[in-house]
Amino acid sequence: MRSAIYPGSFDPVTLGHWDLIQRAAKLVDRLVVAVLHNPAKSPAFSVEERVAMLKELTASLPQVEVTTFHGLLVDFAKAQNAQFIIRGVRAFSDFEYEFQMALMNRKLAPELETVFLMPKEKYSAVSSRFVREIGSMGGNLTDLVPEVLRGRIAERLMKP
Ligand code: COD
Repeated sequence: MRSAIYPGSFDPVTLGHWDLIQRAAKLVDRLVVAVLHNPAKSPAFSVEERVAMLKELTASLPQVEVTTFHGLLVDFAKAQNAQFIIRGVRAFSDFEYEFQMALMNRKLAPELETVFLMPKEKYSAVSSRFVREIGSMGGNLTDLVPEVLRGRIAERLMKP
């Protein structure tokens, strides 16, 4: 069975993430979307909120599971018997960070392969950071976050 982990902060999930989830789900038998649980950080959305939104979004994809992880990604991937780590690249600016992370993960676990996917061009400038900033100032989140979650995300960002 081909299994992959798509790890991230998903704070909150965007249309860029969703584009990647749908692409990755076509490549493997099992895709685990894994939300980093990092108590040292103060995210805009709690880990429970992020998991609930991702579960709702991916409910139509039976090969997708949503869960949390903490500690090293490679340890989590091994515990899940995954062979692949999915990451996204939007622009050259992502490349250096993603490249370094992939090489470091390969050093830690050579058997795990990082697979990079590109989103649709129209999502290449979409990021959780921009969604948080625009949403907290009452801006329009159309074309940035999945429609089914838009109201919830907008409301939450306006009333933290
Ligand atoms: N289009 C395409 N890809 C996108 C888009 C978009 N619009 N938006 C985001 N992505 C991609 C990102 O490039 C990334 O690959 C992925 O989706 C998730 O993005 P984020 O921003 O939600 O998540 P990150 O990048 O903050 O996640 C970082 C991790 C949690 C994966 C990382 O910190 C980690 O693995 N931590 C665990 C500790 C560990 O193992 N550290 C050692 C690492 S070498």
